[in-house]
Amino acid sequence: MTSVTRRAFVTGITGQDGSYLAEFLLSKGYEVHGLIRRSSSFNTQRIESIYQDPHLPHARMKLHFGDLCDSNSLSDLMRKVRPHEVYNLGAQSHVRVSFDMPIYTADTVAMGALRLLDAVREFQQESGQQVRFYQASSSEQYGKVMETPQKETTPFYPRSPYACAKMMAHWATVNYRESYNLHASCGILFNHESPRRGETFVTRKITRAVGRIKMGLQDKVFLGNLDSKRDWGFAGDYVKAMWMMLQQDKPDDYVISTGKTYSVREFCEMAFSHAGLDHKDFVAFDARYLRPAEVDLLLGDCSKAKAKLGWEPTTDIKGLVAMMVDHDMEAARREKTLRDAGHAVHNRASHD
Ligand code: NAP
Ligand code: F7E
Repeated sequence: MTSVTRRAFVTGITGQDGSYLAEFLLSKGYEVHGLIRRSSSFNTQRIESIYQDPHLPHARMKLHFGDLCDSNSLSDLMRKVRPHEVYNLGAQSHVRVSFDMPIYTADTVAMGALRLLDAVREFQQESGQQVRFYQASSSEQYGKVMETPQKETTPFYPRSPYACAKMMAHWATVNYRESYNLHASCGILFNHESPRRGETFVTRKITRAVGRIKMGLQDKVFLGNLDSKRDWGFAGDYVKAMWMMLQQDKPDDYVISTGKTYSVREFCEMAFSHAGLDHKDFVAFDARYLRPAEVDLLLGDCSKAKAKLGWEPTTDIKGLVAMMVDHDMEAARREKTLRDAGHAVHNRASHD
């Protein structure tokens, strides 16, 4: 008997989580279909290493143009790809930026999830093929926290347009599960980071600055609130939890976290000291990075995921900091070599 190749459809495949998830699914034998946005410059750097020419007969990774703001592209792709699993990771995911672009954030995050859910519902109904759906919910939904640590039963209290939009996406997913017998699960993921983290999120901003300061490419790093606390894990661990949720007989919602929390200031201390530097010499304040409303403390309790999925984080904060700083030191070293080579060429040219 030949087994059917499982097909996964991933929105946000060019992002941090999408790239780790695509690698993980390929390693499990899936055919992976990713939604990408048309861009005037390349937006596929994070998936370059796993990109396969779609013309190759055995290519198991395929990219499709589309957008969460465009229902037609989503419905068409459901019919074309006929996925067994759909992972909705696409989003305008920056909390600070969501205050500048609340409507666009709601369109991609809230309406985008609803558009995709509806395309999945329609495809499942028409084809009779069951589709399992994962929604990227967020610890930001806990916002001004109602209890600590936060678990699946903790009431939400969003503090940004991003978190409000994630609330709608979360409840729309629950509603489609209850209304249409959709195998739809929400992963309430606490902050997770990696060397692939976007460069304007605080951890990566710090670790990049450490590398560049160490190499003499930058003098300081300007940050906002150093007192907020986050439960930071490793993205590579977290994408496995997404997949595990869709392998369960019944859909459900799960907190994914490490159960440890640290302030932004503590993250700075750890990252600079990993490079033999004192953060106090290099961190400066800039009010532009403050938010109109802040989330002061996040700390997750992932006992349900441990008990039901058998999921556990493998990377602690020390390991995460070391991984990110080491990566960014190497990147800064390369940047410096290129810059010095450029200067050498320039100086030679101006002497000729
Ligand atoms: P990310 O690196 O910012 O990636 C976001 C992805 O969404 C990118 O691939 C981006 O495409 C895509 N995207 C943005 N707008 C889109 C649109 N209108 N249509 C289609 N795709 C669009 O985010 P991440 O850190 O990987 O997070 C993945 C998901 O988990 C997001 O939904 C995020 O909100 C959520 N989440 C993240 C965390 C975390 O700590 N990382 C925690 C909880 C939940 P481009 O590359 O073209 O910009
Ligand atoms: O901020 C403070 C900032 O932008 C963390 C997204 O993936 O995780 C992420 O959202 C903290 C905040 O992440 C700067 O005020 C200080 O208190 O790295 P962040 P976030 O807002 O927690 C959640 C779970 C998601 O779902 C989101 O998609 O750091 N902070 N100074 C700063 N933050 C930034 N970005 N830049 C600063 O200069």
